[in-house]
This record gives sequence, C-alpha cells and structure tokens, in this order.
Amino acid sequence: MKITILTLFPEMFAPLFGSVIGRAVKAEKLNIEVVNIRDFAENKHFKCDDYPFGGGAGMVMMPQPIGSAIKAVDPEHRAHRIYLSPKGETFRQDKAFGLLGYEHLILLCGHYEGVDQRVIDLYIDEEISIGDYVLTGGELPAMVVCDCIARYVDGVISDKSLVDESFGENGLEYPQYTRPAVYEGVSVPEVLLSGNHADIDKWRREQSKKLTQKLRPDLLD
Ligand code: 4H7
Repeated sequence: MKITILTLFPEMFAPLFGSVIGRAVKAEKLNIEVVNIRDFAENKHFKCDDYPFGGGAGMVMMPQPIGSAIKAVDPEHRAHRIYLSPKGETFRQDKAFGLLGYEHLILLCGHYEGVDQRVIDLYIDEEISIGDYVLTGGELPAMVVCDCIARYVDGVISDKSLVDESFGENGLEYPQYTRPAVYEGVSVPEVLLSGNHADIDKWRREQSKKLTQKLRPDLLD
C-alpha cells in the first residue's frame, strides 16, 4: 500500500517515521510519501495561500499548487483522495479497515482556514474528521489515519497482536501486567501467574466485558 501525504509542513511528519511505522517503511512493507505542496507553486515566491474572497479572518490555501500536486502524484486518478477536515465523517476503526482496500491513498492536509472549495469539488473523494475538536491543520489527523491504517498492512505488526486485540471484539482491552509480580506492595492478579491459559483467557474476556460495560456501554449497542 502507498500513502501520499500532501502538506505545506512536511517536517511535521518526522515522528511518523520513528517506531513501528518507520521500521515498516524501511522494510518496504508500506510506502509513505510526504510531498510539499509548495514545490508545485507556479508563482515567483512559491506562495500557496491568499486572502479569502468576501473578506474575513485568516488565509485560504490556493487551488493551483494543490491541484498541480495531486495531478503529479496521481495523474490517472487511481488513488482514493481524502481531505482531513472537521466537516468529514468521524474516523473510526471500521473506516480504517475500509481504507485498507485501496492500493493508493492521498491525504490532503489543509492549514490556515482550509483549502479553496474548488479543490475539494474537483479532486477530493471524501472528507474525514478525526473527532469533534479544532486543530491548526490537517497534519495531525493525517498522521492519526496513517498510523491506524499502517498497523493492518501485512507484516507491520505481528498477527498475534492483531488477533489478541480483536479478541475484545470492539470492546475495551483487558488490563496488562509485566514483571515484577509485586510492585509497591501491589500484586499482579493471581490467575495471570497460574500458567492456566484457559483460565487466563476467561479472565481477560470477563475484564474486557466489565470495562466496556462500565466505561463505554455505547460500544456494546
Ligand atoms: C481543513 C479545513 C481537521 C483543515 C478546515 C482539521 C480539526 C480537524 C482545517 C480546517 C482541522 C479534525 C480551518 C478548521 C480553521 C479549524 C479554525 C485545519 N481541525 N480548519 N478552523 N477534527 N483544522 O479532524
């Protein structure tokens, strides 16, 4: 799978290449391309934002640099093109699974007051929001979407981890413990030290269900 990120702030994506996702990119299991929209500006000063028609506060991202960038990275419109914006459908796990079906995703990050509406109308397939709050740009949402999808690309994370998390089946995960068996006088639940895997599985399922009922009953509906 290939994910192309279009942004005016490519340096914001450095943290994405640390840790698990970075390793997957190095191992070529996943191709993440960060493209600077400014490189496509066809004006003397590489300007990419301008005042809004009709007035108002802030700046709007100009259509030309974005349109040219999109045409350059996906000339035959084979990719699924996403704009990260508060107007989009809220991102959820099932959405991530759906997006995994595409060979190539383009994530367009708006900044300032967002992008010229004609870019959205001409080039964007869907808008996605990561939740009901306001951010300075679509870069963090793009990283969230990218990280979430990348975990399910073959070979990025062990199959065992993915099976264990789906074990909760949309519910919350059971609590985890590691050594030492006693920390600050607090012991690990005894069943986890028993070596009885049927009992451990049963305990974990129960914990998962209890936690979900208590903290996120909406997930059980
Ligand atoms: C696109 C359009 C996404 C990007 C508008 C982006 C929250 C989310 C942005 C805006 C984002 C999310 C314009 C919205 C300026 C905020 C004050 C960048 N914020 N802006 N407004 N929830 N901000 O996914």
